[in-house]
Amino acid sequence: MGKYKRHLITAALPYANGPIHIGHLAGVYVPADIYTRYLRLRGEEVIWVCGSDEHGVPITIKARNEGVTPQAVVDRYHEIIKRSFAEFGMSFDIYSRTTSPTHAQTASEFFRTLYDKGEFIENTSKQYFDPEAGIFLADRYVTGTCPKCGAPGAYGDQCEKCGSSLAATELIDPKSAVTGATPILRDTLHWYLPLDKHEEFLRQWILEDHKEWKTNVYGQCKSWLDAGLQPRAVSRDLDWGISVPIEGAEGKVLYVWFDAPIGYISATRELLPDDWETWWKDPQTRMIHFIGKDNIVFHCIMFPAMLRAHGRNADGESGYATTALGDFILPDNVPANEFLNLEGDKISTSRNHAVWLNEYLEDFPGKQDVLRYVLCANAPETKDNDFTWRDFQARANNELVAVLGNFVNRSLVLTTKYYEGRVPAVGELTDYDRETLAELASLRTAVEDNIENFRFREALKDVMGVARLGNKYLADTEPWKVVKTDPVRVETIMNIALQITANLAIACEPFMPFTADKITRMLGIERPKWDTLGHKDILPAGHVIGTPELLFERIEDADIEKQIEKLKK
Ligand code: B3M
Ligand code: ZN
Repeated sequence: MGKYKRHLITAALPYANGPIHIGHLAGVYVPADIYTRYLRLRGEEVIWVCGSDEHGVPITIKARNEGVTPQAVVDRYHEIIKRSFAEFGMSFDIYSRTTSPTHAQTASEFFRTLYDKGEFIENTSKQYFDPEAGIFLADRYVTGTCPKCGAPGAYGDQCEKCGSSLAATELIDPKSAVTGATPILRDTLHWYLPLDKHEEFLRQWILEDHKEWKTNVYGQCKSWLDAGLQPRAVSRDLDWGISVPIEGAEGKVLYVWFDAPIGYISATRELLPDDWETWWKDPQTRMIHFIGKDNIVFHCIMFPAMLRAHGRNADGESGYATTALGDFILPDNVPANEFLNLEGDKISTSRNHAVWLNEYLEDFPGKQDVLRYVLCANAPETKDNDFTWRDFQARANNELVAVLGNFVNRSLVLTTKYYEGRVPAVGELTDYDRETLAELASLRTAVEDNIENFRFREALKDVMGVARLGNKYLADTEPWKVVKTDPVRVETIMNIALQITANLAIACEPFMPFTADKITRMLGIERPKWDTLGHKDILPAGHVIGTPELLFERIEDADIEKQIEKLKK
């Protein structure tokens, strides 16, 4: 694929402070999995790294509320998240975590390199300190009366009543959300990455050199850059995280958004201890970050600035990946998605307005691909989108059962019935046969073009188009009628139907891997190579297929009513 030798795929590291819900899956992991599976099928050299993001303030607050250690919190959720991902077929090459020793080492070294090169500025500021808990308070954990509208219970970063953004020090009658104590202002020293110094470079790199990025991503970057970049603190006063690796920095840890993206590097290092640098420093590596829209600034501005600062020479010139194994490469693309809403309302962990993957599987065992399908078909690729249980049911029944399942089942069952499962030979083709096969042949380029351009919804439509083509072909040629008058013709019809089915076994793999496996098994073959997609001779005549089973079951009204009720509670 172009000038690149290998692909390094990353997906946002989920916070280990709760399970995974459908919004995560639709926005980040389903697209990343489709893309990675596709590259593997194409025979590309690819790794996909991910892991749990286990630092940050919310984890410490959760631990405090539950009276357990932060480590206990992340241990619990790391396992739950990891299991959900595995159950949904996320094909990571490694799923690591940011509390791993390798990560502590990698992140510390990274910080230290930037520090030694003078890439940070130091600054002392006044910050609220909770005298009872003995900790500095993140803005979110100071509450008080809004200075703008007078509403009580405003947060130190925002008043939810009037929407104003605030500074914690502006709040009237501030209180610590941790203990309820009145916080006091204290001086604190922090290290800042001067993003402003990288602004010119970032403008050129994103706005000029990456005009092909998705418009939502490009647009967000442009507005950040146009507003002007400010120095950003990369340390925090907290007792949970990676210690700032310099003397005199006791009680200070790396800001979670400094260490988390380095987690991609650490995970690669754990996966390939001897070879990880090739994946991060050879300009022939193509790096792609899959993320949600709230992570754009960190992946397009902050992390690239960090990577560049790491590689930049003392004169401030050149920098990223100019020579083989020079320094860190930057992402080639950041295909961020917008948000998925649920039944017309924002997904919210605190209000428990969400569909959790672990709960979904309890209610719909074995139906991973149904959810993968619906989330991809309705993915928030260009704008926020809504997930509704009615739409879930409609897509499952009218598309998966009625189109894909129905076609595959008919072609397999008829083959079993007419030929005891033996693939009949193809005879003379009619014009209609030829048209159908020509349409099948165009499938591969369509799917490839859409996947390569991160248009997964369109790509999935192309795949379903094949099942529709097959259904229409059987409906038009009516083998069940013709078999009585012209059984030789039916051999050709069924051969073509089976070849279409074999194509579906290949084409479904990136999107619905469990279904692809099932079709492959029912056909009694090894999965055909991606290169044969669109071909009309995948199954040799005389091959005996396996036993047909239903691919999908109907989703009943009662099933989804139960889910809708659950959300109301
Ligand atoms: N954990 C935020 C999030 O899940 C954060 C992503 C880190 S990616 C390096 O939205
Ligand atoms: Zn207000």
